Amino acid sequence: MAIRYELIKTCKQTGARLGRVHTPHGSFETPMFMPVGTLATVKTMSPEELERMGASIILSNTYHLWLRPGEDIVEEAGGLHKFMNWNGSILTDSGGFQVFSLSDLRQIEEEGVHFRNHISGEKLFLSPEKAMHIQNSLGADIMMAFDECPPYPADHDYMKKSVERTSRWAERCLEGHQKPETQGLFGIVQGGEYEDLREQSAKDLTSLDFPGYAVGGLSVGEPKDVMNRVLDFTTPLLPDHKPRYLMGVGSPDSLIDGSIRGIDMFDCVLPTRIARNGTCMTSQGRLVVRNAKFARDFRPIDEHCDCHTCRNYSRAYIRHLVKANETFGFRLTTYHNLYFLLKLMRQVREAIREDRLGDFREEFFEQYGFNKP
Ligand code: PRF
Ligand code: ZN
Repeated sequence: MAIRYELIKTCKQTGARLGRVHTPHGSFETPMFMPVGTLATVKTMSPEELERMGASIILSNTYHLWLRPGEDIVEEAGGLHKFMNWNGSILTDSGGFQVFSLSDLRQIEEEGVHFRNHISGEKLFLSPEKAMHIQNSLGADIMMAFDECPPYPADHDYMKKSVERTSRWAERCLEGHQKPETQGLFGIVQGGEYEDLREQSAKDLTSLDFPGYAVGGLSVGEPKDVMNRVLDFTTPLLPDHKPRYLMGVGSPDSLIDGSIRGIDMFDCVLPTRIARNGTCMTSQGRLVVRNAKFARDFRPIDEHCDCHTCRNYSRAYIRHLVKANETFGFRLTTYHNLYFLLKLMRQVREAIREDRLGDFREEFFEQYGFNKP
């Protein structure tokens, strides 16, 4: 078995889980945030910088690497770890979600999905078997099943058919997976906001015995309280002795609220994407460093942050770089945002260890200003 989950303890105040996931490229404590490196690079960051900020697992994308440079080239390089010089753990998403979010003109059939390449317009086809083949070539420690993530809102009738197809696809993924000894395959629970369909999906997938489970189909435009309610009834359906991954979620409040609902792993482009447009996450909320009021502000981005960016560079300097479109500015904001979320998860784990995640949530939300505009 490539993936092993160790439950260390649950928080008496909230029920959140402190755990450890073991992979062929080391282990990491959970709850954990995974920076996104879609094209075999976490945009603007070197692997050395990722290591220095405390990242232990990153996410990459089957869909993008299949289109370029092609999974055969990555395989020839010796796999994704060697290709990009990252020796920590890697998770690859299956391409299912990207097909649905990036391409138009898609056609879903039992066999798989027909769609057009979002760059060239070329006709393409992705199926459970193909997604497994590509992910086996990429060689990540964790691979994801090929699923359908319907848009929000989707009616119950459509969602039921989709969940059933995703379950059949999950079975085909397990059969197509060629390297279960070195790569762990996670199943993805779908079902939208419908409790009966989440139950059905979780039942189908847990009977297939994956080494880990993801909750998919959330953070697709639904209100936050809907996501929390879905998690409230979905995570209890998943086995205690396996990791649970909430896909595509990375706002600070959702990381805390997801942890409280028993989630162990998260990923999101949010910290890296907003960094490249000059927005920083701080303990006092978001800071838009382009803002004119920072022109002569020589304080760090976040006075409570001890990252490399905040220890060495000012808001005024970073504002200047970002406004001038200088690459270094985006590197500084990206480093800070990722450090901020990785540190937040460290704080969440410490709070679980000491049975005070509920108190930590209160303090954090107060500081972050979730009650302010
Ligand atoms: N499925 C897959 N990847 C995903 C999602 C999903 O539902 C989401 C949902 N937010 C993000 N990434 N395969
Ligand atoms: Zn910082």
